[in-house]
Amino acid sequence: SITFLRSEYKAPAFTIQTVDLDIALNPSKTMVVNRMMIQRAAGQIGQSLVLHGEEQELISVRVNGEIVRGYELTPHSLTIHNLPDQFELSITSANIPEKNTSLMGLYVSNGNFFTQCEAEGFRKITYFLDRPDVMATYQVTLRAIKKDFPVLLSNGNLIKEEELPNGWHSAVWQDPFPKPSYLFALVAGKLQSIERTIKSQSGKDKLLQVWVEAKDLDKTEHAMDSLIASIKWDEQRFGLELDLDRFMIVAVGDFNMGAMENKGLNIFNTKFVLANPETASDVDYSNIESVVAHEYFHNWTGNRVTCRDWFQLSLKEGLTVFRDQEFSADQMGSASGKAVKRIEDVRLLRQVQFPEDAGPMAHPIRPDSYQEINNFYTVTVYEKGAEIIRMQQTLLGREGFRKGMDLYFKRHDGQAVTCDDFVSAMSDANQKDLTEFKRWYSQAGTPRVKVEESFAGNTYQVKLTQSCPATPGQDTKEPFHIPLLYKILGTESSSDSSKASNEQLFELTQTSQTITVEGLKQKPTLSINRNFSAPIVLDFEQSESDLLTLLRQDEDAFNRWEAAQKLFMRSILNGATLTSDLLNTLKEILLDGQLDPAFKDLIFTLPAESYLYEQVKVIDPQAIHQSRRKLRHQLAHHLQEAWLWAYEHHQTPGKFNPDAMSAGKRSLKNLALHMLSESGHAGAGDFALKQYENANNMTERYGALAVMVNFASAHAAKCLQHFHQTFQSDALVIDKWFALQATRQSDLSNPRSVLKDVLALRQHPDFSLKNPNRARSLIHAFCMNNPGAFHQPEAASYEFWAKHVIELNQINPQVAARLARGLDRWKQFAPNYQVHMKSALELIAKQDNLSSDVAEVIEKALN
Ligand code: HT7
Ligand code: ZN
Repeated sequence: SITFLRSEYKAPAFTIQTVDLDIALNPSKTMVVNRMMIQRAAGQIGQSLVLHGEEQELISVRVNGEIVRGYELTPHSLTIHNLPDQFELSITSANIPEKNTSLMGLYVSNGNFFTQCEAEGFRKITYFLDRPDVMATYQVTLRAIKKDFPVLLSNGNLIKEEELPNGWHSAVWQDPFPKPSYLFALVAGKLQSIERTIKSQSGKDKLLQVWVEAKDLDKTEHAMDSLIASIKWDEQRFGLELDLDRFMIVAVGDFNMGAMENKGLNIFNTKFVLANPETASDVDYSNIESVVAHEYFHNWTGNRVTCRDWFQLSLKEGLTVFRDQEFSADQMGSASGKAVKRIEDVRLLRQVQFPEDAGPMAHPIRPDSYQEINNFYTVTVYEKGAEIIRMQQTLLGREGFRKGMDLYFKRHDGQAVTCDDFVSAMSDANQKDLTEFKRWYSQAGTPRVKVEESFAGNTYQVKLTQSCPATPGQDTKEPFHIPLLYKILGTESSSDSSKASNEQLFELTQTSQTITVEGLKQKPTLSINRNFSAPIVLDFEQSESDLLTLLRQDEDAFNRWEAAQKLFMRSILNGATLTSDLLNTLKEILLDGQLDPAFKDLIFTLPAESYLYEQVKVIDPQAIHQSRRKLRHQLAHHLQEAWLWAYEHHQTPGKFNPDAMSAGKRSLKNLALHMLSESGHAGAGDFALKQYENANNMTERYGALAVMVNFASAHAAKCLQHFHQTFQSDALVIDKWFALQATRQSDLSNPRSVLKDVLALRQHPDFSLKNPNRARSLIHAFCMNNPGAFHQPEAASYEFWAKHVIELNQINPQVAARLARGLDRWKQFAPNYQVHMKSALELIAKQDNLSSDVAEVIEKALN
């Protein structure tokens, strides 16, 4: 397979000014006429035009109206020679949407047409320079049989609709903004919408629509509210206004990712649009809010200013994740809510991105090479990318960051640019040298900072030493520019109290540097990397007593939470039992009526197994799993009364409200129910059944069902069946039904029981590998989100994994490649796991017809 290199970027030899598409939609054969005005770029004399194109039947090529026959056609390209400097190229081709199971390009889902063009899907619709630095204005004529496809949508503004002979009709859409092909979209079929008209900052009317199948119209309000909130937020925080008169969101049930920011016509996985209290959990509500915001924010960070090439993906994704994180934090409505959001974001980063950065697929946020670009829509590019943006804000301050954003848009609106251009705007707007900071863009791996404290003769010193493990292709690293927010607690006895009592920013730029504070009477407590100011691992052997001080007193909620996590981690990894000091502190926290319930819930959420794996040299997954369960049992048992109090005092009576406070109460209540069951409380079974039966929302219903299933309650089977029957016509809820069973905890006495259930569910009539959400709800959920059940020192579950990677490879390479990442860290596992993992990887590797997506992942894992 081919490896693409960032260093080999070449500007295109031709530019395309306008695209006029005429598309006659038919599931079994769609005809596309693509008329383009093309110009040779300066200095490109004699170059032939090489267009991308895949999986189409080429019907004709015309240059300035004249048929051309002397072209060269391969499965991936169309080359035309001897072209003038400026010409009209018209290409007619056909494709078969109903046969397209990859869900890239034009495809059919539940009888309707949808497109997905990012990153390289447009080339499956027509022949084109399918690269983000070729920007054109589009006019699109859609034609289809009216009774089957009454709604015809594309980017921009609707300028004409017409009735045609034989029951056909057409619609013409014009997008005034030049855009790269990856932002093209069309939707056609039986859909209905809710609409709102709002006034933007400058007083213009904007039409907002959410399009869904008729049966889902009652689940669109939250997405619409989220869209309006996002529009307002971007005006206020960044002065960015919606630039089109009309903005549409469309929901589709078959989709590879979360959503897509096509200009003016965002297409969403139903999972991130549809919600009502009965069918969607609080997590769903909050995900919808952030994904709607994310796609909307792309309109500026991604669409108006786009990427020069796909190596620059984090330019738009890291920045847009940062923006959606900031938006969601602001929507939480309180300081503790913001901290909760920050903790959730960091948990995700450490659970998923840290392992990626330590594994065979590790890459810088701006990769240097790829075989398949679809494999680089990663937590590194997205979530670590967002952290790199956040650090720039920390270094420059909020105002400085805003100045940098303003300059970025001033310089680059309408352009396709690089990560370097972004950092230059930040740097120039603030006269701050970010040369060394840019290593975050080029070096992979999670930096580690070792913290060594000393206290002698009234002087407190903190020595900070940074290092970064080798990653594929990068054996050694230059020091990173690491912004560390810190505060020194317990300086009341200081002779000069103003000295060290505020939060400060320390810029660690060398391998080793020291912070010195003088005039202290006793050793203080250090709170460092506050609010997780840098995405690093801190190697800091802080004493239990200092950690307890932080857990009790640090007003930085992140570090309060972090102190508990560290203590839990020590208990899990060293097998130490919890001290009574710690248990008492935890009990006080749980019973504290002033504390945000969502924060308490996070305090008691133990470090994820995947994060714990990163803390050891050799992973023994069953030892970690059991030790983690033992810790949870201790917390359940010792705090049983407090859990009972928590269960009884976090009701949310009345009409369902998805706001952060109510959601926090429900999550703590569900955790309490879990802990009561874990502790063996006699009433727990009844509580669960009653909660299940009386719930007026999905969070409580699902929480109760999960407890019944996880603790093998006598009611579990009956309630599972009831749940299935109640929601059988709602695909997203049936996904939950599968996922709940696939992620249930394993019976310690019967470790294979979950796999057995999963094998049975695999045969369930509602199961299908063709629908990505459904495949993920069972297969990915078991293989990637249930480590305690999945990792056994035997072949069975690894063979199950391999078999599904192979099967999915034929249907949908992207979904297969995600699953293929499941054994990334196999070399770290104990030998009795490794052997079986290796065989499973090799089984995949030896298949012929592996997609480039799966091949790259498996090859790198085995390498
Ligand atoms: N920019 C979008 C990426 C995306 C995508 C990429 C590859 C294959 C399918 C896809 N669907 C969406 C999503 C986003 O970051 O907003
Ligand atoms: Zn994005």
